[in-house]
Amino acid sequence: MEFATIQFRLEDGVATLALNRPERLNSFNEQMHREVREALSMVEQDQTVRALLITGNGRGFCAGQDLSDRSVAPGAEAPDLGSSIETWYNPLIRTLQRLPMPVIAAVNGVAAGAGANIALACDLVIAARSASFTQAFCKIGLVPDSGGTWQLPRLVGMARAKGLSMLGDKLTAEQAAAWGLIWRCVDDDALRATATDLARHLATQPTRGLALIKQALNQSFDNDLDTQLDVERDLQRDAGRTGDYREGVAAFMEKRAPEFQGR
Ligand code: T3D
Repeated sequence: MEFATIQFRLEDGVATLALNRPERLNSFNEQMHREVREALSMVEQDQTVRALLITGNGRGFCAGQDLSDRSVAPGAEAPDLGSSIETWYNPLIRTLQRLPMPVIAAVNGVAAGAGANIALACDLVIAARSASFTQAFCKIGLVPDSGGTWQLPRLVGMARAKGLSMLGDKLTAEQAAAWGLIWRCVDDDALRATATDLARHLATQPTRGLALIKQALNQSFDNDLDTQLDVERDLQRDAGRTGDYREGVAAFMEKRAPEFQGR
């Protein structure tokens, strides 16, 4: 699995995808979009993958779109950014939401623009203390994309969502954790190990059950309580038919550690 703009490996049920354009703070050009898409397609099709870890190489996590790919010279035709969103960013966010396993973002440095919102689209976000999140879009006249306008009000409330989106200030990892934007902030030198341990742990858990939890929570903001109760009933029915549910109950009754197979 050789790529030019990402590093990708599979080990012990964990897929690790590292964005690898450090000289541009891992901002997205078209090649990186293509390679990320190919890697995520492998993850989606490979049933041995039970957790996905996304991080960045170098001092940044991801600075969103590579702005040097956008021609803004006087007289140049305006680019169709809607087409870029439709072709690349929206499918990426939809894939992260759909993947039937936990997706962890290990945010090693600045996460800006779409880079911030790609991190927020992951299921568990752990950030290094020196990392930061910025909705940089407003500084270049754009709108938060990659699900930012959906995630932010849900995660931190409308007042903070508007402040973050209209000011574009850097939010430190500590503040992001305090606001409930992310799961955890850890010391820089502990990030890789903490995120890897978490991914390895999740890869030993009931993957199908975790996928159903993800599905239920991702739907919950769009449903009223009645509808969500029905969703829970249906997903619990599916969960109850998995081998991992049988194993979990059997292990509990036999007072031993469960051995989940992920199905
Ligand atoms: O266009 C479409 O398809 C629509 C979709 C848009 C999605 C988006 O993501 S729009 C938002 C794009 N991103 C930004 O606006 C962020 C731009 N970057 C920054 O504001 C800052 O670089 C950071 C806040 C992320 C980090 O600041 P700092 O001071 O730590 O680093 P720096 O010196 O600004 O950047 C380091 C290098 O990376 C520098 O290159 P150099 O001077 O060393 O050769 C800088 O130009 C480069 N870089 C950083 N971000 C980008 C970038 N190069 C291209 N595109 C970038 N987004």
